[in-house]
Amino acid sequence: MRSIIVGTAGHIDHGKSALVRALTGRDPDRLPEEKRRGITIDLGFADLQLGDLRIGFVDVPGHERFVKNMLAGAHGIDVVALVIAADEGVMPQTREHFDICRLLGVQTGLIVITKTDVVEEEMIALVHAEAEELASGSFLEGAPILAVSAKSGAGLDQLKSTLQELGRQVPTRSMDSVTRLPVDRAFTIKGFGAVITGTLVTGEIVEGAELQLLPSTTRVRARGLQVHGTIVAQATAGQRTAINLGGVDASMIERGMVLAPVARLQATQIIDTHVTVLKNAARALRSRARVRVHIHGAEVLARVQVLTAGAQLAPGESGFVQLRLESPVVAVAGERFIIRSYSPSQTAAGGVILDPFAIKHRSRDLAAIRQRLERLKGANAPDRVSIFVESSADQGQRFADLAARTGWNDETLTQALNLAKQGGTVVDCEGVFVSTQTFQLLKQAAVDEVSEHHRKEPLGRGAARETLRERRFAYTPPEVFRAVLGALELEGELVSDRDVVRARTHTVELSSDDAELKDRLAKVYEQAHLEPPTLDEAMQAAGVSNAQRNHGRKVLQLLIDGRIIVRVQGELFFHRDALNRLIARLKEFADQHEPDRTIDVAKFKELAGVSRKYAIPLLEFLDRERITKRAGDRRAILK
Ligand SMILES: Nc1nc2c(ncn2[C@@H]2O[C@H](COP(=O)(O)OP(=O)(O)OP(=O)(O)O)[C@@H](O)[C@H]2O)c(=O)[nH]1
Ligand SMILES: [Mg+2]
Repeated sequence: MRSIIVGTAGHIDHGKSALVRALTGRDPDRLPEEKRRGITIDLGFADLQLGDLRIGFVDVPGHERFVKNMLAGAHGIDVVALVIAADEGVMPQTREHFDICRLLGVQTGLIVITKTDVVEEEMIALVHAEAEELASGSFLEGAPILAVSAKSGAGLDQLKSTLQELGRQVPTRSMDSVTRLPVDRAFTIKGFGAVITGTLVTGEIVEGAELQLLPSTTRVRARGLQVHGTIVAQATAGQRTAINLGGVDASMIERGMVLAPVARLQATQIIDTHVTVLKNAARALRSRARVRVHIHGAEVLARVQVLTAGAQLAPGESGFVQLRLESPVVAVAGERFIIRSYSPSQTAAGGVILDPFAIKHRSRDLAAIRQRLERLKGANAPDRVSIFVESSADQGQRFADLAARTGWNDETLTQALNLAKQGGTVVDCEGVFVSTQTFQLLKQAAVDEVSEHHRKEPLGRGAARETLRERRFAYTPPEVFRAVLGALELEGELVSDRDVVRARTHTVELSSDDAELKDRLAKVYEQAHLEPPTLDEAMQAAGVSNAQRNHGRKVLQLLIDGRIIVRVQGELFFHRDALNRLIARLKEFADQHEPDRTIDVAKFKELAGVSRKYAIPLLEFLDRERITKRAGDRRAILK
């Protein structure tokens, strides 16, 4: 069975609600005030089964003061039934509602001429011609135009079969996106608690599901579901859905909120869009104008920044516009919206969101910004992902960022990312995505920083990894930093050695003076055996003057890097050979003292031939090196 949503549209009093009632047997006007005044104020709902087609009607008010409610209803419909009364013909809200449907991208519809029982045949023909003219050049061009009477029932059977036919033409909803249900009503049912209704725009909701009520952070549970008044275990995209929510009070919920998976979508306040201004708009859309933006059921005030050269869009023109919203709304790329003037509220323009998480633009960057938006406008899924990744520069985009921007489900996003990776535009850095171009720049930055370091410190092993990160990657996610170094190692550019990064080609070339100094320092330590001098004494013994102390320390570092001199504690260094001889002697001692294999400090001093001053640091060093292991006040000598 297929479900589609049919929305009414048209001028006040033209018979929209009467038509829905004549078709479904149910009066969509439910509020006492609506009954009393004989007009529709808020959205009304009714449904109809036609063969294997289930139609959910959304009946909207025609009164110009309630266009806001009409907008909430028109969002998410599959088919519009544009209603024109035979005795009045096309009127202002006929045009405004029709414009809204066009701007919202409604693709399918029909025109219904009502109240045919109160006029002569020629009048119907006249209105028919008017309707054709209105539809010309739009999605309704060539659409069925039917003449009916809700009162006499004339033409209703034909209307039903036409709706069935249109139901077959409506494309199935895309399965690309995560669950989104903009709330259009919230109320309390005694004994049940909060209930909301809305059109499930994308995805699905199963009974028991945990969801988030955006833009708040409130988590709710779908305790029970109804579709067209029937209890169901699961609702799918395109269905009118009522949900009994646990975890929230109905008074906290308002129209415009969106039910979505927990922590998947995010509210936003700056969006980049492509906007079309209506031909019959009262004035141009100008930068700095304050407007009303309607996205699904939400209405927010916003400031306009027109991104085209003239900073304005005249009636009938289209162009890129940034909207800075005064309060947060949930929005994803590709979503449609309507712009109404602030005062008087009149529908002025509409558009589609290109980047829901935009940044403020400087006017001197506008040419580049327009170019980017032009690319986004025509982009397929992998291109769209690539462009988002590209503009995030060395910050990169995580899967979660892209999920919030696009609203896509895991499958769609993963596929788009894979295609982008295969296409060579995007690099995956442990789950943070950066553009190939950014990745190259970061690699170059790392190479530059390391060679700069080698130039300044020719005797050094290389740049400290942490310094490199702080200097060139301070604002880059650690995943990207690691991936950049990893790639450079793989390509043989850089070598990471513990916490130091050097160029593969880096070798320390010593002057003959330094080479001699290096030998002298080594000899000082070698001759000291296990009772080495302090650093000062060593430098003095090797003939390093106080002024050259820093340089001498660097040469000593070369001996340490080369594992000839070993740092045992602080500034206490030993020659490797002396340590090796000590270790050999210890092992020998242990072998002679099987199975005990332990030694105390006094015996160790004797064996090593050193005073306590050296014995304790040496024993602690041997413990660290796992040659010995502390056991009370003795040491076990390990095998
Ligand atoms: N004679 C006749 N009267 C009709 C017909 N359809 C509607 N009406 C009457 O026209 C008046 C307005 O009808 P509604 O259905 O409330 O009009 P609407 O378009 O829903 O009006 P709003 O929702 O306020 O925009 C009511 O008094 C209806 O009884 C029809 O086909 N023939
Ligand atoms: Mg009505």
